[in-house]
Amino acid sequence: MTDVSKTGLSRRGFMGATATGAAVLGGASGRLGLMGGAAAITAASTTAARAQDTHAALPGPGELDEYYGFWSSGQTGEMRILGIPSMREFMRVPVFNRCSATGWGQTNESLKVLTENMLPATKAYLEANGKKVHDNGDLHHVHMSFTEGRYDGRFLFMNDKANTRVARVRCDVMKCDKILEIPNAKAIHGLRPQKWPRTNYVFANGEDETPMVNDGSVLDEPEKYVNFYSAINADDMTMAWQVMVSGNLDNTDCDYDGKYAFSTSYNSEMGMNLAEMMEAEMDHVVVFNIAEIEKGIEAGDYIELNGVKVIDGRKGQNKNYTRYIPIPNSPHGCNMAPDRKHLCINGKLSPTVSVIDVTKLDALFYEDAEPRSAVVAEPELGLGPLHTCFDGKGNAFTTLFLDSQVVLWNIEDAIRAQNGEDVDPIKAKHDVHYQPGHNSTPMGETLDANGDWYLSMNKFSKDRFLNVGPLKPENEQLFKVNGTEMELVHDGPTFAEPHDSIIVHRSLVNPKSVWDRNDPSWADTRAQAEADGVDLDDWQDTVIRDGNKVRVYMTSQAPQFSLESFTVKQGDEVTVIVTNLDDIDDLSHGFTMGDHGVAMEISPQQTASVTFVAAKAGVYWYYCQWFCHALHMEMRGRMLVEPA
Ligand code: RUQ
Ligand code: CUA
Repeated sequence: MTDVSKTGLSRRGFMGATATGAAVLGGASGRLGLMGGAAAITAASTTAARAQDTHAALPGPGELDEYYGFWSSGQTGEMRILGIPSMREFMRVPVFNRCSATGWGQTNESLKVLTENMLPATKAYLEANGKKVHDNGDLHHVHMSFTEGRYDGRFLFMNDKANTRVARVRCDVMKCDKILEIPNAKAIHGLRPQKWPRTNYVFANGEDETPMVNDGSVLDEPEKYVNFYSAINADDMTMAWQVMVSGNLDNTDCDYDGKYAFSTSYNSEMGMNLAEMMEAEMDHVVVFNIAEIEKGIEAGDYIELNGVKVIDGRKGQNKNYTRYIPIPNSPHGCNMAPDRKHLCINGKLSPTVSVIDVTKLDALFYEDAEPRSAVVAEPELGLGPLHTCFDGKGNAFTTLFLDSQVVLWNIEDAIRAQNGEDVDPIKAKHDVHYQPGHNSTPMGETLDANGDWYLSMNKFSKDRFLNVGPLKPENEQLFKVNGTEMELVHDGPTFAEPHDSIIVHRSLVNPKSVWDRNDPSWADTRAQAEADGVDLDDWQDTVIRDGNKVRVYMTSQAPQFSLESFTVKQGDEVTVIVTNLDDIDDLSHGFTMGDHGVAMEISPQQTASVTFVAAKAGVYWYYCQWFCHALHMEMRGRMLVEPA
């Protein structure tokens, strides 16, 4: 029982200290947890924990990571920040979700971001349901802005598949500053920033096809459905243009020359049910010719739909906007290699990855070359290839969903094999647990790619953790890579459902610790304060009455709010504006109005505001919910609501 090497416990590095009972045997594979008596458990867990925590390659307590990891969170709707290689989670940045801690989705500043680029039909829908914003999102892909093929540390962009939105997070404060609801398209899935010459555009895929004008005049006539590829101006987060395409769109990427962008399509059939979607043996990759699209827009060859200039790039157009390259059934991941030349299209239902040489794409547009002539290799790698990442040395790592493996292969060898040479492009396969989707390497989607670490984002954890009920966590595994060897250094659960991640060197990310007093995120509040004759930057204890609207200005300085109480009338619309005058690192306060469902973050030198109707007469305490001082509990005050 104490021989941990036979149970695999030391490799797993995890053992429940509270487990009791004599022996619980696992499945036939021996991978399931074995639990011994109390003494055995202590020995095993101590050994295992030490093996994991003191791995020479991992930062110890108090040591900083070499890389930031920016994570999606799937249906949780937020962005997460981790340290790599420690895999410690540092922060959750609310974007498409409602955040109880920070007030995202409730503060006036966040409501502005969430609503200012909302489509009128969505606004009306929400109003009809008594809401201002959607409370959910489905954030799959986070990517950083580029300058000349390298991360530039300015912004992070991300999609919301659930409610067809694209968001931007400012890297200087790690807060979302723009959310754009994309017109015409449905279900934004794949998303990539332009790599070259810089991120002028963010490319975003519409996954679900609908009638071109989706106002109810066309319903169950799928032959009239279309799909849209969107280019968003990254600097001001407005719509640049869209291209109407045939088939739906799954994932997207773009080249290192600023010439082409690409999208996979798993439903070129435009099928409405599973059988129809799987019908054709070949689906396709759409190639978008950016310069030709821009020229077409310039020349007026577009229709305007909901304020967006839309180019027709569907199949059968004899124009140079798009080309369709046939790819075996239902391709998924779309990954441009840092060799600047090869685009990897992951087969999903086909065991292959199709390698497209982007230098051969000009011929498709201008010499009428056969579309498949750009496919220079199609190695069979295993079952269920979903995504590929790179080591910057010509090798690729592809996740095999069905095989629960990663396959390490060489791109040039795959091309040589395609040309008849006797060479096996596959260098190694390693098991992961279980069923991986996305993967990443440090800086892997940039010209600075390296393969020192390999992260596998697995859709299932199966037997690896204590049972927590019918809903199980996913599992993420980090490997130290050495040639074709991979050593597991982290194996840990994650909550619904981080799809994707990027790993960015810490030298490129330099957030502030204290807000600038002139930050644009509270510009509206500042303008209102000026109109009210209040100096936002100074000690405030001003209550302004404006009909039944009451504006309560106060400041915070540990451990006090400048107002120990304020009085309003039942039914007043109350806006509380708090400026945190503390200007040192890590002195965040909060404002929670008890029994009113109101709470917000106020970090050093930040101004935040929240509006609610004081509909209940009586005495209500507000308090600071961020532990800030020995007298943090005393940091509170009263709202006195006079009965109407
Ligand atoms: S997709 S698991 Cu939403 Cu990124 Cu491939
Ligand atoms: Cu301020 Cu707690």
